Amino acid sequence: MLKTGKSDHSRYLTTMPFRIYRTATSVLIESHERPDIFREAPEEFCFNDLFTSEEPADYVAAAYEYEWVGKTHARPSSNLMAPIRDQEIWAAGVTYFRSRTARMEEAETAGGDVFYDRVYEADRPELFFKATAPRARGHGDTVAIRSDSSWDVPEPELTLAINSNGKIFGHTIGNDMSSRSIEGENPLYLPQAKVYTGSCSIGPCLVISDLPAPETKISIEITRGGDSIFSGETRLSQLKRSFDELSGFLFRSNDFAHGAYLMTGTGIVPQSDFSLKVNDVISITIEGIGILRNEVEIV
Ligand code: DO4
Ligand code: MG
Repeated sequence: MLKTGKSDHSRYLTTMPFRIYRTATSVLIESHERPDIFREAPEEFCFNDLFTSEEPADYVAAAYEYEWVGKTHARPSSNLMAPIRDQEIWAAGVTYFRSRTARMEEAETAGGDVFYDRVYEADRPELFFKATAPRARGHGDTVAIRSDSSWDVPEPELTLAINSNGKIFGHTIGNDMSSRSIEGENPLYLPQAKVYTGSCSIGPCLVISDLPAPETKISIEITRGGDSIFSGETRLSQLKRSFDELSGFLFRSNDFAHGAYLMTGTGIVPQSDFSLKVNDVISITIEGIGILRNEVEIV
């Protein structure tokens, strides 16, 4: 475990964003103070230690400075691993009005529409398990649609990094791939609509900083054969619940020994005649984080 000590690392806390990228061979850290300079983290760097650290920003600052001898790397680009080790990935649902409305429409025939309206208004949010770490895909990898689904969409979501004490210390981009045909058939099929091979990607990096401001834009573009076939955007100000509220419910009567990621719900749902196809390319951008891009495969 890296020692955070009593050096001047405290100058990095809260005001000092870092971005952590995980490549196939190393972990690279970019500091907001020196953008476009990527330092390799020491071998001891471990996402489990980061997520169990009381002051994760301090842990990253120590890794950034640790025995650094001037070796820097180019910006990591194409394929990146998800910034994760043993963290579970959970997701919140129906946290934006757009998600509530789209789901009420898709569940109407099954008589399930009322539940979405109720959960949007309720004190208790909808939270569901999304993926174990080995199931999480990174930037440049594929994400999947199910072979038994006929109506599929990506869900671009700000995703919180929460340490084992329940403290939100960072964030990334998440794609909560969803089968609308399976969920629409019956809300009790939600785990099958949401959890399957390739249904989750996070990245491109983990940002360690204060939470993004309400005006932060989330946008998505889907291309097919190089042509744009859908684009949409929303702002975090449209999120109905606070980040603390969502993480507080997640950690209520539940332990996360290695911390957790929590997707905060989607505010962008394509019109109902849209469905993903194999080889579509999904690019999700959140200001201050970057772009998470994945091509669609079928499983
Ligand atoms: O209620 C089902 C899931 C909702 C969801 O994933 C979202 O709103 O993002
Ligand atoms: Mg979602």
